[in-house]
Amino acid sequence: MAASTLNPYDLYDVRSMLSEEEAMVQDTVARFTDERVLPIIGDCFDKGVFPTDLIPEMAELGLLGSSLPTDYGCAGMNAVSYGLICQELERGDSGIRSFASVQSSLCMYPIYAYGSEEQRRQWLPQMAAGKVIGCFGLTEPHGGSDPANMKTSARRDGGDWIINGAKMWITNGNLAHIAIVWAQTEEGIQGFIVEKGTPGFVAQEIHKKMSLRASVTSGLFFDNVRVPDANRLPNVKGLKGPLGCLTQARYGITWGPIGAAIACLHEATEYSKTRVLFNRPIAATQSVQLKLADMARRITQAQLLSLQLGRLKDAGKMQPTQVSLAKWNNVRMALDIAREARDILGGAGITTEYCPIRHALNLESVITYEGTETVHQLVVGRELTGINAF
Ligand code: TGC
Ligand code: FAD
Repeated sequence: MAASTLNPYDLYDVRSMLSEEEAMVQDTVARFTDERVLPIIGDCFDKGVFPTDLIPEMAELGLLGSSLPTDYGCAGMNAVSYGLICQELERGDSGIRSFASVQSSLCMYPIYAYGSEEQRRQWLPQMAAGKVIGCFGLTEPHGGSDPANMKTSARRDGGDWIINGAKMWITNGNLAHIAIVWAQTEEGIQGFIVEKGTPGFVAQEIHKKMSLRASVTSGLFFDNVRVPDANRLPNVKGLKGPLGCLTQARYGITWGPIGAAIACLHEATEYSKTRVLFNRPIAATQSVQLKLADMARRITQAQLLSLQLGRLKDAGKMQPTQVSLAKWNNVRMALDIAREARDILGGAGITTEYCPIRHALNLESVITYEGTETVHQLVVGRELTGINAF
């Protein structure tokens, strides 16, 4: 049989559709993941710690706020490059990609898109350099899927605002120097930059997580927290503010799980070629080949979906419903593949010596955050029928 020229992890040669610059970004981040993330990440997951040492290196590579303009110390890359960054980081671990998503799409983006020029100049260069870390507080303890029912409030008091309430499940919460906090005001939902150490503001880390263990997740609590009006994001009011940030982050999340799925397919393929049972490697059985082929089929679909989504985004034509469809499809794809890969590894698959169980556990968060699978299905259903079924 002639040797195949196909790349098993890119059967439709999506790579050939990338520009030279996009391919270079992918290679650079892939190298970072291979050399800096993969050797340590299993241990970080076991211990439940986020590897903060990697932050300056990610900043050095331009991975923080990568799509924002160079005027603010950012790399000014396009949307496809941002997607590839997410894919390669999540091939390492969803926690590393989460860190970059939150910093870039949920904290730097709103400061850029909704902030004053002073706020942009004050925060963006330091955030791109990894010297200031952000977190994004939208979800509240009583239910994250319905952020319109927000209880955290901000009321004017002279030239200041007084914030009261609580946010739950906040990535980077205890790492962050600033929190982008969304609160109800008399004029609708508004965003505030709340600095660590402001009296009445407390971040409390959430423990006992079985998912995203190499990521910091926290509750944020606000007890009469006073912030000046200069810390309010002046250029947006209403739910479209936070939802606009989510569209940016969800776009990146359509790419990230492709990386996790590729890591799982790779592990399952290699294992199945060396695991000999009933006198042949299990890779020589039809049922294992069928499973591997199905993984490759679903990865290929996801790669094509995200690339086209990225091209639409770069053309300024991407719609939130398209993001919902891809977030739903690609996270579901990766979660199913991680579980199937775990099964192919048998008992060995239950240990973090191999990546599938770590990815599967992480993807249980990814399928929930940034809009649950049901939320995205209902967004697509609403697009088709014109009926809001939430
Ligand atoms: P609706 O009331 O119709 O719309 C309100 C306003 O928002 C606009 N809009 C959007 N804008 C940008 N992007 C979107 N995706 C948007 N969706 C809606 C809309 O046009 C309207 O504007 P205006 O000018 O008319 O006021 O809102 P809806 O009915 O569409 O929303 C319902 C629903 C359920 C889809 C929404 O509430 C939702 O997405 N819920 C899920 C909440 C969620 O995803 N939370 C995520 C929290 S952050 C997080 O999980 C970070 S994890 C990060 C990590 O670690 O990687
Ligand atoms: P709920 O909204 O209570 O949903 C519970 C169940 O009800 C789900 O299965 C949901 O699909 C279902 N459901 C909801 N509405 C309907 C409906 N109309 N019809 C049928 N079923 C429905 N949030 C932030 O703001 N910032 C962060 O940085 C952040 N990071 C996170 C990190 C992790 C590790 C996790 C796990 C979460 C994070 N989140 C963050 C929160 C995340 O966005 C929420 O968990 C998510 O939006 C769901 O909210 P909930 O957990 O309150 O579930």
